[in-house]
Amino acid sequence: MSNQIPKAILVDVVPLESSKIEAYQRLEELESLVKTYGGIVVVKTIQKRGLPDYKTFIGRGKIDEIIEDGKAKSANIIIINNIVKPRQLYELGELFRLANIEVWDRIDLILKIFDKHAQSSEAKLQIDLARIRHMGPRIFKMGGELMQQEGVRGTRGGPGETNTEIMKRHLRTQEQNIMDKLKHYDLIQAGHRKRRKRQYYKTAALVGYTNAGKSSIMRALTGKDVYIADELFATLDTKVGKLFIQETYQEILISDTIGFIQDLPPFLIQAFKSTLAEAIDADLLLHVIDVADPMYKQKIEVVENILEQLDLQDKPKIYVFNKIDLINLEEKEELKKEAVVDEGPEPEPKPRTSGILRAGVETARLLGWLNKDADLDDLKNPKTTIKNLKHNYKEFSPVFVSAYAKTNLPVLIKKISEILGKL
Ligand SMILES: Nc1nc2c(ncn2[C@@H]2O[C@H](COP(=O)(O)OP(=O)(O)OP(=O)(O)O)[C@@H](O)[C@H]2O)c(=O)[nH]1
Ligand SMILES: [Mg+2]
Repeated sequence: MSNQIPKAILVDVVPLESSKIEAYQRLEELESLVKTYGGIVVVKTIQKRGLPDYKTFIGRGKIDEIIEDGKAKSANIIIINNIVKPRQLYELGELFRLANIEVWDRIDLILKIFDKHAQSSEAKLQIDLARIRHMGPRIFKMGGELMQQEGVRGTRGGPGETNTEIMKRHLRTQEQNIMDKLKHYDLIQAGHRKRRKRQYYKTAALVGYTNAGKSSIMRALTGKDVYIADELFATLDTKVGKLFIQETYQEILISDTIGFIQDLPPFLIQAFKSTLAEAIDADLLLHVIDVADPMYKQKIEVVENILEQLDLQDKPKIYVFNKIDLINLEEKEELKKEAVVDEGPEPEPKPRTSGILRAGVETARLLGWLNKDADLDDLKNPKTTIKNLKHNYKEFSPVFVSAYAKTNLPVLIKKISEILGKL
C-alpha cells in the first residue's frame, strides 16, 4: 500500500445500547482522522454487537460482506474504530491479506498521523515508544505463530530461546533505549521550567480536544508563530510564548501542546508525558472548547477524563469557549454584556471548513435517517446558548472568545491575570 492513496473502509463496532447520535459522531470523527492522514473513505459500516467476536472482532458474515465491498471499491486498508486486541488484529490481517487490504485499528491510524506531523526528535521518540507499546503484543503473536508452524528455535541469545522470546527481548531493549533518550529531554525541560519558576513566571497551559483552537489562541495571545490547521493533531510538540499584561506589568508564560481525542489508551498518554509536562507543571489550565461543535459536551468529558489520568483534575481552570464567530447574532448580544473594551466592527465569520459536518450527510444516509431532518438539524445547530453555558460551567470561569476574530480576548486576559494573581 506504500505509495498508493489510502482508500479506507471504516468499520465501527458499537454496543447495542449506543444511540444513533453517538454512532454518527464516532464515524465522522474517524473520517476526519482519515482525511487528516491524506486518505479517502470508500466504505463505511457500523456493526451493533453485544460483544465483539472473540476471534476476529467483527462477525464473520460481516467480514465477507466487507471484503466484497472493499474489493469492488479498490480499498487498500480497513480501519476499525476501536482498540482491537493484537490477536484479533492478527486474525483479521490473515483474512484481509488475500484481498490486499491492510488492517488497522483506531490507534494505528492516530500513530500514523502523529508520524506525519511530528517535527521534533522528542515527539518522534514518544511516537516510537507508543508504537512499541501498541504493536509489541502483535509482534509477539506473530512470533508465536511462526514458532508453532515451523518449530523454529532461536540460535541467537541463550540456548533454546524461542523466536517469541528473542522478539520480546529485542522490543524491551528498544523500549528502554527510547525511555533513556526521552529522559534526557525531560531533564532539559525540567531545567527550563525550574529556571522560569525561579524568575517568578506564572504559567498557564492550553489544553483541550484536538482542533478546538488551542494553537490559534496561543497565537492570538502571545503572537507566537505556531502551526494552525484544520487537521486533527496539528500540534504534537509543546511551545511556550509570553503574554504581557499591561495593567499589572506582569509577564505570563502560555504553553500550547498536543490535543486530546476520545478512546486514547493510557499507554499513549503515558508515552506523551514528556510533551504534556508543561501542562502538568502549569499554575492554571485553559481548557479550550469549540463552542460551535455539536459534540462539545462529550468532548469536555473526554478532556476532563484525560486530565484526571494525568492527575490534573484539581488545578485552577478556565473554560475558554472558542470560535464564537460561528454562533448566531442574538447570542452575540449576550457577549457584549461582559466586554471590557469596545472591539469595533466584527470581521465576517470564518467559514467552517472542518470535514466533520461535510462528512455528516453521508453518515446520516448510512445510518438510514436522512429523512428525519429534525435529528440532523439538531445535531448541526445545537440549542446551546451562551447563557446556559455560563450557568452550567460557572465554577470554571467560562469565557467566550474567537481566536480568529480576536473577540473578547481582553476578557480572557483579565481572567487569567485575576486567577494567577490570587495564587
Ligand atoms: N471560525 C473559527 N475558526 C477557528 C477559530 N480558532 C481556530 N479556528 C480554526 O480551527 C482549526 C483548528 O485550529 P488550531 O488552532 O490548529 O486547533 P488546535 O486546538 O491547536 O488543534 P490541534 O493542534 O490539532 O489539537 C483551524 O482551521 C483554525 O483556523 C475561531 O475562533 N473561529
Ligand atoms: Mg494545535
